[in-house]
Amino acid sequence: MEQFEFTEHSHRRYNPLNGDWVLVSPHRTKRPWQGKVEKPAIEERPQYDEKCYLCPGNERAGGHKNPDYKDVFVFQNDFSALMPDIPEGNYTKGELYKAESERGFCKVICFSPRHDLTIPEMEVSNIRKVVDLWCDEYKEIGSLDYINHVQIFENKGDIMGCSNPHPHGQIWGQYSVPVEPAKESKMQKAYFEKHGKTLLEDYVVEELKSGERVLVENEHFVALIPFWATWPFEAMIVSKRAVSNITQLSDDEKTALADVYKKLTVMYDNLFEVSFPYSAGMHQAPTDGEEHPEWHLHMHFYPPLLRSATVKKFMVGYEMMANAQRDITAEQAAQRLRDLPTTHYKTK
Ligand code: H2U
Ligand code: ZN
Repeated sequence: MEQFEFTEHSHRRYNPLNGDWVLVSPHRTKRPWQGKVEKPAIEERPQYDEKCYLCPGNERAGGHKNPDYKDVFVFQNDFSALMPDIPEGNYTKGELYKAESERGFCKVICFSPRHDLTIPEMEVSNIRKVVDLWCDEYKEIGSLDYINHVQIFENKGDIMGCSNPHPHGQIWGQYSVPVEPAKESKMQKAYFEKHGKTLLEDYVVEELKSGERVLVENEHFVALIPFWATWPFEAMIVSKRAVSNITQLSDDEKTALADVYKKLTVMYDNLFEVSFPYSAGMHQAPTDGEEHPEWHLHMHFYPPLLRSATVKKFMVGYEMMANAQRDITAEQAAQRLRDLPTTHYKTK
């Protein structure tokens, strides 16, 4: 029998960060594609849009007016999914019914006053202001006694459910540690107890050694396609030094994070020469007042696009019923992104 090859044969890969598996079917990349491939027209947006609820000076839902902000701006979400002032309570009925009240709150953050920009088109010095705001918010929200988890995230592109092209993200703080970070918490804790080092500290060393899945790095951060990626061009940004949360980053490290965030998203935009949609978010230690040496700060990027600006990967069927599946391997995806020009296509 021939030898097993990652590039030829179906296989399963393990995600040590959350314990999940992904099915990889590299031979399927050879199958013919007869679906539609279309390139959308380059979208031209004005620097200021009077109808945008995030632009400076404009009115939002509920009558709040945005200030004439000059760099970043944060406000309480007018349609928050979590509320601070709700009564404590729970419901149980036998073993099968369980519910409990959940306190928290939601904020929206504008990355720039410019309606027409996105992270890959912003200056690193301005992205750094976003990083600083994340840091302030993590500290402030996390210090509330009823907040044990702070989730910073960004939906980009309408196919990711983003409601507005104005560059923005969200922050939700809440009492419970939600499902995804809770899985990572458990896995990182077990690893740390066994090795006295964080899981991602060891992982980053290995990835930098092989370089196969590395997209870009600077002195303090690396962007890579994780070995266990599920979305076609899924990526992670990981700090080289083991820090459990954003407040522990040095000044240089915060700038390095902004730099890698830009470089990764420029690659993304250049892949199909379109503003590349994704959901991204930062995972870091719970804010429960405990030390969390097992936690290693990182960002996940989950982009849905597969073959072109319009052909997206759906996590349906087998993915819903069994586990995630991909065709193009993590290594092939990394190679494709690395081969792209490093300047944004719009500046050509
Ligand atoms: P998304 O584009 O990622 O969905 O985030 C936009 C958020 O902005 C969304 O959660 C809020 C929505 O509730 N929002 C306001 O807080 N005020 C508004 O005037 C419109 C939208
Ligand atoms: Zn706007």
